[in-house]
Amino acid sequence: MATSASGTTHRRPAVGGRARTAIAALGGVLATLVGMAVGHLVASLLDPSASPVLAVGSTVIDLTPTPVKEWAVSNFGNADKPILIGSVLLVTLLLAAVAGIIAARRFVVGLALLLVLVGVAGVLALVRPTATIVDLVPALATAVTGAAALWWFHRTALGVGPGTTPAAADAPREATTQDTEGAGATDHPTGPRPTRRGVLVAGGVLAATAAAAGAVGQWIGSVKTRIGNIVLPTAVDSDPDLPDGLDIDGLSKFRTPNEEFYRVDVNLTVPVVDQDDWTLTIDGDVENELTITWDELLDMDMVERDITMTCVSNDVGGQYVGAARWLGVPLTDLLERAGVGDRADQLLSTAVDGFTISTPLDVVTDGRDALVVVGMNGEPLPREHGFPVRLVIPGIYGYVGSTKWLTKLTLTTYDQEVAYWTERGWATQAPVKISSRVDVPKAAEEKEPGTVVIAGVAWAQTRGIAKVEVQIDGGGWTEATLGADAGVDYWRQWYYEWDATESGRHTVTVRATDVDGEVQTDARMAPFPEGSSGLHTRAIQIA
Ligand SMILES: Nc1nc2c(c(=O)[nH]1)N[C@H]1C(S)=C(S)[C@@H](COP(=O)(O)O)O[C@H]1N2
Ligand SMILES: [Mo]
Repeated sequence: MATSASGTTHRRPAVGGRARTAIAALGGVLATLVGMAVGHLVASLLDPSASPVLAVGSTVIDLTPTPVKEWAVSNFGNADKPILIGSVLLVTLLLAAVAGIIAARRFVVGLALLLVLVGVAGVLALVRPTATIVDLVPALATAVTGAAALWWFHRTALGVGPGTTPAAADAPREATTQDTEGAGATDHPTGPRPTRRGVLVAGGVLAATAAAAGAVGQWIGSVKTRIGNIVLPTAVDSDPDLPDGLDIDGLSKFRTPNEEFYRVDVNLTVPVVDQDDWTLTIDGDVENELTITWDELLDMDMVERDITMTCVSNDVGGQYVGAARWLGVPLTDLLERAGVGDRADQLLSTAVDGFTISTPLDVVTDGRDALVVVGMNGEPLPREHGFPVRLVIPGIYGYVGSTKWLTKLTLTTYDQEVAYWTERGWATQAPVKISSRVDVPKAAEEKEPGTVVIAGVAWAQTRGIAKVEVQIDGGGWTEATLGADAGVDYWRQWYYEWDATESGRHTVTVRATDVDGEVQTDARMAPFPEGSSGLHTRAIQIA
């Protein structure tokens, strides 16, 4: 390729081959990273969820069809959010690379592509239910810095862009007389040859800027989201102190520490609510619509209850279950204040971000401990778990009762209102199914012959667990020993000492029976649309 048709050799190889394209792509990527990092930083000051990448990610979450969501949740578990953000980033950066390459040929066109990308993010930030016009600012910051960075990189590293000669920028063939770098005979538009130094300087500066802006944004975000000093009231009525749980290595702790409690929600950024700005409105079919503040809520009588919470997306043997002590006001006390009318059959709860959950009204009022919660395991609710106020309703899956970042309760009917997940095909009635799980031995763990401890947890909220049985290699069912009982809404630990004599691969299966005598079914069902069923089996390797 170094020889032209006339047979003369260029003084130097044509610029603009692979190296030039790669550098141009790098410029697009770096400029976009700088723009996004600055947008993130600006968003951390104004409204974290308006950060361009997150705005795109949130929209992807809402538009993703339910089966795909299900698949992601069951395959990625709690990593689903990082994976989603990663995918959005990857696609964005690929497009950014294309924009960079185009910009090296026709700067304005490449720049336009970059701005279209930012524009999409800006629009998505604006159409979220809680968005205000201020949420456009992070996208604007991204657009301005991204454009400036692209221009500067392409000028410094490639010698193209506005402010360089048209020859360099658009490189029509006839302009090559100005191009002393001798690229005139090449079949692609050219600018001056990129110098190693220019590329290094431009690349280094942009990468450092992106890293710094991103880090500062993260830091501001973490400082702003720290929960200040809050003194929670003492409960007027508490469950007895939690009995000691079984302490077996690898077995779920009897009480799940807040940091280890599973998290499931549609939010890419945790809503940040100041308790002093928070209010709870009760409206709809009520005698007196009312709005109460944080201080008014804290003045009400609180109770403390041990309740196990489960996500409907928890597959057999899954990790979306946790047990905690919750401090809150009985939901019925608040509903009594408002005076519920006789038309309502649904309690629609709304979160600060507009997310909705519908709960059958008869479930709320059947005497179970439905709570408007402010405390979790003796601390204010962590932001991830709904600070300042959430619902916890035992015996139904989280998506029909455990609204986090709660701000409104509406007494309505199923004819009138459809909540977020119901709209996506999930069941309206969703009692938690009797479930049990093997925690130890861990999957694929090898054990020595002799006594092998098999242990796990079982739950059947509102009914309680009466019995857990294990089955080895498809044989008969043997009763396991149950751990302490902390009430019908709480899970129970269990263990079984198996005398393993034969080496090789064995299987253990577990099933639970609730206090009413109902035995956990072995009929396998997927989580959609009303919760998984079937028995958990684990393979055990005996050496
Ligand atoms: N505002 C809000 N509340 C929500 C959700 C949500 O996406 N947004 N997800 C629900 C679901 S599906 C579950 S299982 C529980 C999980 O609560 P946790 O994250 O505290 O474990 O919260 C529920 N409350
Ligand atoms: Mo859930």
